[in-house]
Formats: sequence, structure tokens, C-alpha cells
Amino acid sequence: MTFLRSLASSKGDLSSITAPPFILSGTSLVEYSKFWAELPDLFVAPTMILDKEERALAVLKWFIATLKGQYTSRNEKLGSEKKPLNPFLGEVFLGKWETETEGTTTLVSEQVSHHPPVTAYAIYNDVYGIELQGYNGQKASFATTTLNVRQVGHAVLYIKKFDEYYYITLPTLHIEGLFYGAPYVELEQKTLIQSSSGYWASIEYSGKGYFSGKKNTFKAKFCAPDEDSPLYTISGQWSGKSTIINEAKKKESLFYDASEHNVVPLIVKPNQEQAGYESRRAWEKVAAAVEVMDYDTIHVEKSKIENQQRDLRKKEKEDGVEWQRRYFELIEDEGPLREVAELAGVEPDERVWRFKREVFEQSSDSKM
Ligand code: CLR
Repeated sequence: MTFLRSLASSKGDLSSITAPPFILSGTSLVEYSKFWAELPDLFVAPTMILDKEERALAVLKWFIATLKGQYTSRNEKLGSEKKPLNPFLGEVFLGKWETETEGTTTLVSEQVSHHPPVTAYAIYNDVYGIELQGYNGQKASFATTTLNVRQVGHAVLYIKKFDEYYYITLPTLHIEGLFYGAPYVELEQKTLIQSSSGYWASIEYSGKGYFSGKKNTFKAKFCAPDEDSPLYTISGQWSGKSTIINEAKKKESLFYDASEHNVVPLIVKPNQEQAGYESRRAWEKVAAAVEVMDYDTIHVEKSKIENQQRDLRKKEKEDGVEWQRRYFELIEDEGPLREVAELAGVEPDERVWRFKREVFEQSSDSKM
């Protein structure tokens, strides 16, 4: 009950929630960017498809495939959704996937704002010439026993060979099962994927009992440029199986089956080789205390980090300087992103976080 009350009073800021120890996780939210590319084969697949329409469909498939990791992996591994650690400003999470066919896919994730929390990330594979950049924050509200979370931000996929962009909006979600102490995520509303080629897809989410009796269901329509009636409709469970219907031929076939794909684990440097601003190193003691549910130590170690951060902000204020983000910068959104957002009918953000790849590549952090 205390927990539910703390949720009710959290006023949009998820970091102010005091969760009971069994719901705490020792993983920082800055790590969650990895869920975009744990299936490197599907991530690079669109680069090999010459046909625009087929390519956009492959992007849709990759996107649907990422949802299971993004929204159900804590449940599957830890038994319920957990409250991640609230990243500090400047916290960085780095990793890479190494696979025989896809080669190296690199992940750079950085906490670029603390109040409100915003994480920016870049994921790229140079063998295939594909890159995802994005940033996100969350706005929460509480209703009776459900926590509603709206995501702020978007992701943009870029395919070099075709000089093609995909603008991806993020789904709204809510946390159910709070009352029973077994929280889990359910998605709602829509995601839009708009390609600069004109092809677009709209994905509508629903939980148990709306489209069907199953959880994690979705319905997507895939349309040609400037068209509203779908070329294909896709539906099913994003955490399980989905099917695709070719509307012209009225032919149905399998679209995606999550059980046929295994995530490729991200390779992260051992903690002792990481810099102090790297996530797992910085939170090491907190994570160890979470592991054994030692609430006092969690509190002591968290406070150390928070005080350090407070001192840093104070010093910056005194010196009249602002914290310098390491690998991202806030830029005016002009160029192609703005165009593709407009195509999507989405109000483009005034300013977006851009990955400073040159800076990253010259840093020792790029030598993983
Ligand atoms: C972060 C960005 C990722 C997708 C994603 C998945 C799960 C979300 C997380 C985001 C934000 C934080 C989140 C989490 C599920 C639960 C957690 C909303 C959007 C909140 C802070 C936990 C509240 C405490 C409990 C009631 C469990 O790409």
C-alpha cells in the first residue's frame, strides 16, 4: 500500500518512486537502449533488400522483434518488471555485439539529462552501413492501480546505401499487476514508422482481451506512399507469433515468430576496466546490494552517487558552466529528420540529440 501511495504521489517523475526492495533492479535505465539491437541479423537485414517496399517491411519486422526484449525481458528473467536505477547525468553505457555474419554492431548510450531524465543512444554496424539514433524520456501518471507511462522522444534508423531514413515513434505503456506486487508492462496506443521513401506503417497495441484473449497483441497496417489503405496487414502477438496478409492477394503467411530467434548477448567490458562514468562500474556496489536485497547498503551507496552529483551541479553553477555531454549534442533539427517527421505527420522536435561519432571514435571508450 505504501508503494501504491508513493506511486500516486510521484507526479510524473518516475525516479521519485520509492519501490519495495523486491521490485528494485541493479540495472540502470541507460542500459535499456541495448534492446534495439539484440537481434543483429534482423537489424542489418533491410540493408540487403533492393526493393523499397520489401525493405520497409523488413524494418517493420525488426521493430516488432525488438519489443519482446524491450518490454518483457525483465519479466522473463527476473519474474516481474523492475524499477531500474535512475541514471546520473553523464552516465555512459557501452557495448558491442560480435556475430559471424553481421560483424560488429556498436552501442553507445548516454544519460544526457537528469531532470527530466533523457537517454540518448546510437547503434551502428559499418559492415552493412546501418545506424540507429534516438533518445527517450518518460512521463508518468498514476490511475487507481495502474502506472501510465508516456514515452518522449523517437528513434531514427538510417540506411546508408539507399540514403534512407525511418522515423520511429515510441509506444505509450502502462504497468499492470502493481496491486499484486508483480508488475508487468503492457503497450497501448500506436507506433508509427515513416520511411523517407514514403512507405509507412502504423502499429496499434493492445493487451489481454481487446483484439483477442491474448496479451501483447498488435495490429499493424503497412501502406504505400500517400496511401491509407494497407498493402499488408500484420497482426498477432509481438512477444510470440504474428501473421501477415497481402491485401491484394488475400494471402496469409507467417510474419514473425519470436520463439525462433535468440537474442545475442551484448559484450560489455569487465567493470574493473570501465571508466568511473560507465554505468556498471558506477553502480557496482548498489547492484551488489540489490542482489542480496540489503536495503541499507543500497541506500548508502545510492546516496554517495547522488551527493557526488549534487556537488558537481553546485560547482558548475558556481563556475557558470554547463555539464558537457560526452558523445551527444543537442542540435537544431533541420535536414532529413525534419522532413521525414513531417511526412509522418508528427510534430518535429525543435532540437534533437545527435551522436558525435567523431568524438567517440577518438576516445579510448571506442576501443572495446
Ligand atoms: C525505457 C526505454 C526502453 C523501453 C522501456 C522499457 C520498460 C520501461 C522503460 C522504457 C522506462 C522505465 C519503466 C520501464 C518499465 C518499468 C519502468 C517505465 C520505456 C518504471 C520506471 C518502473 C516503475 C516501478 C515499478 C512499478 C515496477 O527503450
